[in-house]
Parts: sequence; structure tokens; C-alpha cells
Amino acid sequence: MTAFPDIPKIEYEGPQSNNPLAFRWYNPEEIVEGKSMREHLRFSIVYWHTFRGTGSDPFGPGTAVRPWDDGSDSVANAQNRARVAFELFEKLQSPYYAFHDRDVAPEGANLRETNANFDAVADVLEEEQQRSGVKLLWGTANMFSNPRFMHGAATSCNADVFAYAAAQVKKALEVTMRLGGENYVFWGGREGYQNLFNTDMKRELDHLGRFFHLAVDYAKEIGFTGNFLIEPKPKEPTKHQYDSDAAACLNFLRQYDLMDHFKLNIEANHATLAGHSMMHELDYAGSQGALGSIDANRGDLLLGWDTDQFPTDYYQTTETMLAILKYGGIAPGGVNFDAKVRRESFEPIDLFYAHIGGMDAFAKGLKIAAAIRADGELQGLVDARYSSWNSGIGAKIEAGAATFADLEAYMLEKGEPTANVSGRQEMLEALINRYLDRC
Ligand code: XLS
Ligand code: CA
Ligand code: CA
Repeated sequence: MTAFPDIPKIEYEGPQSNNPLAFRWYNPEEIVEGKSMREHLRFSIVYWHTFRGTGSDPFGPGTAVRPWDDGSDSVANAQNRARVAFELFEKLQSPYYAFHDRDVAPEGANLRETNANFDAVADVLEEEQQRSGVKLLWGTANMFSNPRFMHGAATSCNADVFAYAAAQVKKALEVTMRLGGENYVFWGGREGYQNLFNTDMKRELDHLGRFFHLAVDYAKEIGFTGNFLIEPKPKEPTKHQYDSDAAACLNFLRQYDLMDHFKLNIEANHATLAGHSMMHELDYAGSQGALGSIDANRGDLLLGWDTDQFPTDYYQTTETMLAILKYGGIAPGGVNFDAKVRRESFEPIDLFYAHIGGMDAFAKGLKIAAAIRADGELQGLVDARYSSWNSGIGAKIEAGAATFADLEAYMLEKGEPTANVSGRQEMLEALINRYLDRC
């Protein structure tokens, strides 16, 4: 039984290919900076958009045609869907996938039944992982869709909801560990507020800190050694999410003494919603040793919400790969396509076109970034820009060996700073384009 009878395994055909069912840039075995593209990019496909997305929007119902799905909430349908998912992962040569607990298995009448459903589908996921060699990049718990989470999960005003969320994460961690998941993600779906008049922010933040400590303790207890990742997002569904951007997350982790246990999962569309670029968020996290993984997608310049579109812009993938290479790679994280096909792209084959385009855009971004690094021209200009810090007064300040009084004495003697030099922004932007042209 195949769900995609007309779609072959997607192979690399090179940049000249006109075949939309072939890779033009993603050549898994190709070596870049001493590692294969497969190892650099660690692509992952998400279960939620690709297998549970229907194309519905606030103005109309789903449009997606998914012949393998009987539309029911049965465990049998979920198990069958899991087998179809692995056919797609394999055909796209994706080494990883990621899921929420509720994407893969339906909720039952109570927590006990829900957990049993999850186990029954995890049996199939385990079997399919073993058969295909596709691995789990990360698991997570959906603590935002069910109405019980209307006020949040760990930050709910209702203590019972905190307890339910704890039980849910406990189970999701167990299943993630059973499936060899290399990371576990916390995206604070409704961990924020709509209105401060009814919100005790301090108490909610304390509860969130407590929740993460409980997760760390339980991971230790069961021997889960994967990375814990927090995924920043500034808003949607709440007007303010506590994990609003990389800086807010890192401040929170420090405040609650969690820095040793968490890194960040940076998503492109969330960065732009926060008023930052993806490169900014990656640099912010990376410079503090907290870059864990990325959710690869993009927003739309003209739409102010989380559109989760597939990344196709070479400029953005180049920026992203420059940051990833700068911080020594993304493993054990990956490039996870948290992206969905548009409502109008309703046929199964669109799932393939979308991922191929995204994978190619990242492979090309990797090649461009590696070429920029190999020539060293960009880095040379940055190094020169900061050269005043390498000796003399700059080196003294960096070493912590200069007081305010020393600096005053230095400047009284010198009179005026050495003349500034141009930042050369336009020249550098043209330089980046040169590499985009040539790769
Ligand atoms: C939603 C988030 C979500 C997380 C996983 O905006 O991107 O999908 O990645 O819960
Ligand atoms: Ca995401
Ligand atoms: Ca998103």
C-alpha cells in the first residue's frame, strides 16, 4: 500500500534540473566544510502541519485532500496516518521528524485512555522508525488546543490544569525517550496573558519556573538525556507570551536557575513577529551558548501573523546558515520545517513540492554561507572593524584592567579618539550578493 503512488523517492539532479520532484541543491552526501549536507542540515518534517493541517482558516473549513485519512478520531486512523507519514519522510530523504502528542494520537475520554491511545500509536511510530531509519528530532506536548488550557497550562490560574499539564508532559517525555527523541521542546502555547487586570504575572512566572524544574527532575529520574528547548514566540494565541523572544527566554532561564538545562528552538516567523530578524535571534541565542535547534519557515511581509510559510528565500537561508555555522552547527538540533502548505495548495503532491523547495533553499544557503566563510573577506572586515580592541587601551578594557580613572587619564592625555572608519554596510550587502550570484 502506498499513499503516494506517483511520487518517486526524491533524488538530487543538480541546479540545471527542471524537475520539480528533484533536488537541485540538496545533495545529502555532498561535503561542505568537512561534513555532509545531511549532517549539517539535519532536516526534520513536522507532523502537525504536514499530517494534521487541513487548510482551515477563520473564514472557512479545511480544503486539503488527504485520501489516506478517513477523517475519524480513531486510533486505527492515527496508526495508518503514521505509516503514510513515514512514506513521505522516506521519499523526501528527511532524516528526522517532530510531533506533538496530540498530532499523532487522539485524546480519549480521560487521561488514562488518552495515554493508552498515545502508546498504541507510538508502537507504530517505533516500528516505522526501525524499518525506515528516520529518527525523532523532538517531541512536545500540545497544551493549547484543548479548552481545558484556555487560561494557559503551567501558567493557568487553575492549579488542576497545572497538574494535568504536568501529567501530559510526563507522558510525552516518556514517549519521546522511548522513540529515541534527541530533544524535547516547550513552546508556551497559551503561557501568557490577554489582560493584566486579571493576571498575577509574578505568580504565573513562578509557576512556569516550577514546571520546568519538575520536567528537569523527571528527565533525570527516567534518564532522558536529550536537550530541553524553549521556543520563543511573542504573541498568538495570547497577546503577550512570556517566552516572547530569545532575550526574554534567557532572562527567564537565568532568573529561575535553569540555564544549565535548556537551550532555545528559534523559529524564523516568531523572530519576525517579535520585531527581530532570524539572524538576530540566532546570534543572540548562539552568543550565549543557547542555540539548540531551529524551526525553518518564514512569515509574509504584508501579513502580521504567524503564517508558517515554507522558506524559499536564499538571502534568509544564507543568513541563517551563516549564524548556524558560526556557532559550530545545530546538532543535536535540526532544521525543522515548521511550515504548512497554503490553503489553495490542497493536493498531496504539494506537500512534496513545498518540502523540496525548502530543503533546496537551505542547501543553497549552506553553500553560500560556507563560500563566504571560506574566502574570509567578510570576517576580515569585521575583525578589522574591532581591531582597536586587540591591543593598547582596548585590550586593557577587555581584560578588566582599566578603571574609569585610568580611562579619564588616557583620554586627557590623548585629547580625541582615533578617527572612526566607515561601517561599509552597502559594500558588505553587495559582497553578500556576489556570493549569491556565484554559488
Ligand atoms: C506555534 C509553534 C508550535 C511549536 C510546537 O506557533 O510554532 O508549532 O513549534 O509546539
Ligand atoms: Ca515552531
Ligand atoms: Ca509558527
